[in-house]
Amino acid sequence: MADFSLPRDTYYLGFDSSTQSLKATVLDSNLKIVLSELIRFDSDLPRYKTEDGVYRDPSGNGRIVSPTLMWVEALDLMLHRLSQSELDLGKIAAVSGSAQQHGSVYWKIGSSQRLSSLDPKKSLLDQLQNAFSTKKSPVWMDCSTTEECRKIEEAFGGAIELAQLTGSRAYERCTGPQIMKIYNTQPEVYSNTERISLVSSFMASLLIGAYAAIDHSDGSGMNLMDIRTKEWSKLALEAVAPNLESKLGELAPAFAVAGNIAPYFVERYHFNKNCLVINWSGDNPNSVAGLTLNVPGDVAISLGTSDTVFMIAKDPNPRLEGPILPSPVDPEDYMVMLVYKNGSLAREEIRNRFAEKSWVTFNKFLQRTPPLNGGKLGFYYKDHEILPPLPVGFHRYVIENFTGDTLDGLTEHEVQEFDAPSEVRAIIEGQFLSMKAHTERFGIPSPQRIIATGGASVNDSILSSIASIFGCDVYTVERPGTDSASLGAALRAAHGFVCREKGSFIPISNLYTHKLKETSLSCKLSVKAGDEKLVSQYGLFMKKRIELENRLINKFGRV
Ligand code: XUL
Repeated sequence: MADFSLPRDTYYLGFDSSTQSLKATVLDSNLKIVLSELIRFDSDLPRYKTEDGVYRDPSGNGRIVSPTLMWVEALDLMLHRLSQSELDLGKIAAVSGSAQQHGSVYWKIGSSQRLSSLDPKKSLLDQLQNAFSTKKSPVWMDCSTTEECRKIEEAFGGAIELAQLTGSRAYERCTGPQIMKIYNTQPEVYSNTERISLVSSFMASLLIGAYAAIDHSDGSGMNLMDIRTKEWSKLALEAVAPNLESKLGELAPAFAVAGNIAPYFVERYHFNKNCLVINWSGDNPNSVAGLTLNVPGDVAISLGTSDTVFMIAKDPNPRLEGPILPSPVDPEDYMVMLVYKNGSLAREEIRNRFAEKSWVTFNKFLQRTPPLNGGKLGFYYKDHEILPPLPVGFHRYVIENFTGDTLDGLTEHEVQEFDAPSEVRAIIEGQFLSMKAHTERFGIPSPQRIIATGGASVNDSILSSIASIFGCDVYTVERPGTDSASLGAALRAAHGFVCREKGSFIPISNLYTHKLKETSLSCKLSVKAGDEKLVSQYGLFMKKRIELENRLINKFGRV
C-alpha cells in the first residue's frame, strides 16, 4: 500500500467561520490537535454590535444578516493570535476552512484588483472597507425569501422537481433565493457586483488574494447546482437573476487547491509562500470529515447554533425533508442532512428563563425529571423554524395519564407554562423526538451509532436522552469540546495537500485508517443505548408529537 504519511514537522490549519465565532484548529503531521483558538464575534469584536453574530431585522420580517467586514476583521485578529502562539506559522503546509452554509458576499466591481494587491503593513479591514456592494451579508438564519422560493420552484414545475436536480427544495436560506431577493429589491447592489461568494469561498478568496471557486458541497446549498453533474443549472440561474453565471465563477471539488497563500500573509504573519489553500467548504460537510463519518449506519448529530443530523449516502435521492449534498471528501459520495434552526439559542433561552441562566441548574433539572416528562411535550421556536416550517412561538401540551404504554383513549390539553424542571426536559426531549421522527420520514435507517458533536455534546444528560430516544449508543469525539467543523477543515487541508502531492484524488481515510486511535479524530463511546422498553415508550411519545406538530403546521402554515 502506498505511503500516505504527511511530511514530518508540517502542520495543517483548519478554520470554522460560523454564525457566532471564528475558530481555528491546528493538526500536526500525526493528525493530533496542537492548537485551538476561538474568536467570539459579539464579545471580541463588540463594535459591530451583533447579537449571536447577526442582525435580526426588528420589524420581524425574517431578514437576518451579518456584517461582512466583521468576518474580514476576525481573520486578521485570528492570524494575529496564532502568530503570537508557540506555533511557527511557516511550518503550516496547508490551510482550509469551514463556514456557515448559504451566507453570501457581494464583491464590488474592481475588488479583484484590490484583493490581489494587499499591503501587508495595513489591516485587511482598512483595505477592504469599500470592496463590497453591500456590507450586509444575508446568512443561513434569514427566512425572508418565501416569495422567491415559490418562484424558483415554479420555474422547475414544483418543489420535488427542484429538489431532484439541486438536492433540495427551495429553502429561504438557500443562496439562490437570497440572490434573487437582492436582484429584485436592491438592483444597484446586484449590478455593482462582479463576484458573489459563499462565506466559505469568500474566506478562501481572502487567503489566496483572488476569487476562489465555490466547492461542490457548499455549492449545493444554493439551489443553483445540479448535484449529479456538479455544474450550474442553467434553468436555476435564469430563474434567479440575469448574467448570474459570470458573477458566480467556477465550481471545484473541495479537495482541490484554491491557490498558494497570498503574499500579504507571508509578509505579515510569516507563512511559507508555498503554503497551500485548499478549497473551503460548508461547516456541515466538513464535519463529515472531522467525524470520520464513513461507516454505513453512522449518523452524526451536531448540536450548535443550528442542530443538524447527517449521514453518508451512496445514491442521491432527494426528497422534501432536507438537502442532499455531494460529500467533500469523496467525489462518489453524498450526504443527507436535516437542519433545525432552533438549536443552542433555543436551549439557552430556556436555560435563561427557567434554569437561573446556568447549565449546572439546567442539567440538574434534566436529571431530576423522569424520561417522558409525565406526558409534557413542548415546541420551542425562538426563531422561525426550518423543520417543521413554523413561526416564532412556544407551544406546550400535557398528555393526560401518559405512562408510555398506550395512546388509546388519552387526550391532551394546551398549557401556558410547565414547572421549571419540566421546561428543561421538554425542550431536550422535544428536539430529539423531532429529529428521530424526521429522520424516519426521510427514509434514513435506524442508526447503529450516533456521533454527537458541537457545544451541547459535552453534556452527558443530553446524550442520555439521545440514546434513549434513538435507541442506540452515542459516541463523541475523543477530545470533548473539539469543534468538528474546524477539525474537519484541518483534516481536509491535509487531504488536499496529499492529493496535490500525489497528483490525483486519494480517499481521505488513507490518511488515518491504520492509526485512527493515535490521532485526534477517533470517537469514544459516551452513553449506551437506552433500555428497549423506554425506547418503545419514546416511540409512542414521538407519534403524539408528530400529530401535534401537524396540527401546528395546519394552524400556522408555512412561514
Ligand atoms: C445548513 C445550515 C446551518 C448552517 C450553520 O443548511 O443552514 O447548519 O450551516 O452554520
